[in-house]
Parts: sequence; structure tokens; C-alpha cells
Amino acid sequence: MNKEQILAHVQSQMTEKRFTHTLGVMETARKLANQYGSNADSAELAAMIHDVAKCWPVKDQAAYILEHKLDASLLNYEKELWHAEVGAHYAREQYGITDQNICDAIRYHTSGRPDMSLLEKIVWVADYIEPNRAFEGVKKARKLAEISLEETMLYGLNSTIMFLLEKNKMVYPTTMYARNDILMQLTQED
Ligand code: DGI
Ligand code: FE
Ligand code: FE
Repeated sequence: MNKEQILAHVQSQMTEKRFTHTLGVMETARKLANQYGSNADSAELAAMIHDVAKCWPVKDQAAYILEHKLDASLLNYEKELWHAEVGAHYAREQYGITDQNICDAIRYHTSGRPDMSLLEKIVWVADYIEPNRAFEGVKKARKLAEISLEETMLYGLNSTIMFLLEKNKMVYPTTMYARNDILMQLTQED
């Protein structure tokens, strides 16, 4: 499929609000890619597809993970994590995306992971700060993104982890490892 076809299909899978968010992530990912010296077309394509499964019924997301033998350990954690795992596989199967970098940027756009590539960081940060986001602290995150992807990720991962702790929710261990890894990267820079 070409980009226009993928975008139209992605739109058919989600609410208008989610599609507006997707367009915001695409625009932001493109900007960040140019700013940090990554491929803007790859960043935009990963952003286009990143939430394709977000509006599916959660039981369909779970069934997809089992049916395609994806990482079923995710099913022990919050359901918000599942659409990323589904989306990465769907990108390859339905849209013919063969670039592993793009599939990984989709796969880890929610959880993060240690040793994230530049493209993975860009999509994670773009998802966090796109113009339609309105949570407390988003302005601060946007400011940080002008200076450093790692500083933005540390801020975002800390906030997300603290939010989960406050709500007595499970934290996916990989998110914690992602956060520690970013902290290490920042500490070693000084
Ligand atoms: O799909 P989006 O809403 O655009 O954003 P996302 O895919 O980054 O999902 C973020 C949500 O996932 C956020 O409300 C927190 C929730 N979540 C639940 N468990 C975890 C988690 N996020 C991370 N990073 N790690 C978790 O263990
Ligand atoms: Fe998402
Ligand atoms: Fe998103």
C-alpha cells in the first residue's frame, strides 16, 4: 500500500479524535526527525500507524496477540499497552511495512524499552507532545523536546510511572527498564 492508502485505512480503524491525534503525531514526528537528524519519512510513517489498533475492542486486541503468537506477557499488564504490540504486527501484515525500525518504533511507542533507537525515541516523544495533547506538564515536555529527546523521555516516563503508581496500577517492567536506561544515558553524558 502507498502512504495515502495506509492513511485512509488507518482512519477507518479509529474515532475522529484519535485520527486528529494521529495527524498531530505525524507532524511532530516529522519535525523532530528533521531536528535530530533522522529520516522524516520513516518517522511520519511509524507515527501514521502507531495507534491503528487503539480503538479496537480490547478483546480483539488480546485475541490478535494470542492468534499471532505475539508477546502474551503483555496481557498481564494494563490493556493500554496492547495496541502497540498489535499495531507493529499489523503494519507488516496489512500494510506491508518491512522496515524493522519502523515496526519497532510502533511496537515500543507506549512501553518504551532500553536501548531505544533514534526513531523509537522520536515516535515516543512525538506521541507524548503532539499539539492536541492537553495534560498537565505537556508544555514542559514540549520545551524539553527542543533541547533533548532523552530529557523529554525521562520526564515522560517518570510522569507515566508515577501516574500508574498513584492509581495502584501495574507497571510493565520494560517501562521501568526504559526509564533507568535513559537516566543512565543522561548521567553518562555529564
Ligand atoms: O495511545 P496513546 O493514548 O496515544 O498513548 P500511549 O500509547 O503512549 O498510551 C499511554 C497510556 O498507557 C498512558 O495513559 C499510560 C498507559 N500505560 C498503562 N500501563 C503502562 C502504560 N504506559 C507505559 N509506558 N507503561 C505501562 O506499564
Ligand atoms: Fe498509543
Ligand atoms: Fe498515540
